[in-house]
Amino acid sequence: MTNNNSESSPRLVAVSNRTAYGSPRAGGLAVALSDTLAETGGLWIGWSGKIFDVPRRRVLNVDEDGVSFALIDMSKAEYEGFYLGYANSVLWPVMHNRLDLAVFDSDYFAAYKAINRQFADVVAAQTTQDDLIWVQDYHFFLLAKFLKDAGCNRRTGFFLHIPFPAPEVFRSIPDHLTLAAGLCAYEVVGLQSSHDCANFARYIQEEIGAEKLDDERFRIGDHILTLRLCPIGIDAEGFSLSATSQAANDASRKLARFLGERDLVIGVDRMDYSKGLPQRFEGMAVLFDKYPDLHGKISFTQIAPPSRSVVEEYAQLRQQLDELSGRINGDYGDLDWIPIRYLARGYERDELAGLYRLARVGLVTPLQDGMNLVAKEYIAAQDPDDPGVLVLSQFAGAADQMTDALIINPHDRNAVAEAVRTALNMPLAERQRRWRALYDGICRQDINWWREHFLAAFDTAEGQY
Ligand code: GDG
Repeated sequence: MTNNNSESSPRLVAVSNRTAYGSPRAGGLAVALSDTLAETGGLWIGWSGKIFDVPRRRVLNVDEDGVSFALIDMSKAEYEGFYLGYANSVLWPVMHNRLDLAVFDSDYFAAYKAINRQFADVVAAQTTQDDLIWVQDYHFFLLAKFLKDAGCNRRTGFFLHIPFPAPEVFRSIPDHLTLAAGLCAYEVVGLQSSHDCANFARYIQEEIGAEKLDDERFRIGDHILTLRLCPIGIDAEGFSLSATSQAANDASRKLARFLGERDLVIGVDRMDYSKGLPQRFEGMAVLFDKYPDLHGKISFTQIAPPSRSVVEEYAQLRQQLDELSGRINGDYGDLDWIPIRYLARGYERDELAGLYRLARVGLVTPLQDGMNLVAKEYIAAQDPDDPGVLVLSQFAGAADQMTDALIINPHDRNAVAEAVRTALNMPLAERQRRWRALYDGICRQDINWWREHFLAAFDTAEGQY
């Protein structure tokens, strides 16, 4: 299925926890979904962002920029159990291989089920059999199952933005079988990397007796599931243009004043334990320790806007980073040189693009990451004549596609340090060659490719019936 011809395309209905309502055009996904939703006269269903003391079953239908939204409120208890609880304290840590941080509380799962059921009720009420329902991310594993259980016949697809872990890890969730039954009720499941697909395929074959029909299709009882490898992209050309915008130039000039002749090494990540920030800081400390000739010659700037800061682990991470950067600056800094600049705040998108472009090295070292869009944005923002070098974790989904980056193990502080040094010393011709291959790749498989590739899986799925 493609959406080039809106007359023959079904109406697309997106479901996600957060919608683009109130900040349209804010990011690649919002734009990619909004475009198709607008073309097909579609609907975006999600949380209103509002929390009330007592439950209220209000659904607000509003239009913005040619897209219709159905916005659902949550009560404080629902928000705590569903969002802070099950989504952020069970699924997020486990799917990122952090079982040690998971809090398995049965009340959380009850809230998760209740919200999935409530969203399914809204989908049932506001869609028809001709619509195509595209559910986003780990907040809604169970939505298609609840639709089916209620006898509501809809075509449903699901895209998981975060990793699918090894079956041994996923099995440790007490409710894993219910979650898997939920996922297997979708017609199409899209995952970010070949590794995720292999994990998911092995899990459903071992645990629920799925029968593999071909590379993408599995039979589960009388249902056929299409599992599609569908790495998310960015609007590469658009981001590239924004890197030379006025706002980008202003931000870049502001930082350049502090840099002087120094080379910039940049990291940009939501402040999250999956992003490997302490390990990255320690890698930079190893670099300063091993190579005194680099003292005063480079500046590492880490932008880390706080996210979900109400959860305990994030407060701890913040403290850990404060301490580490303080120690490293104390150990290696000088009167005229601050080795690590760590900014716990966000910047405008165009400003970020300008900072990426200024940086000689992009340091993207998550311990686990579904894709990692920063890696792609860094490449898109470079000057083709004098591009910087991407250092990328082998555990980011992006490493599957971006093989011309310097790929490292983020747990290995020496490897981080050596890769940064290699990047700083890389001759121009090699930088250009690597950048060209990476840039061509992110343009080929951009955000529109991602959307079309996911939706096209329904064509294959249709063929079987
Ligand atoms: C999930 C998965 C997957 C960061 N700081 C600022 C800012 N950002 C933007 C970046 C980038 C986005 O946030 C972060 O994207 P990531 O892909 O790195 O990570 P998650 O937020 O964890 O997203 C991930 C993604 O979904 C998509 O499927 O890649 O693996 O975890 O776009 O630029 N944006 C602005 N100011 C900041 O300070 N404006």
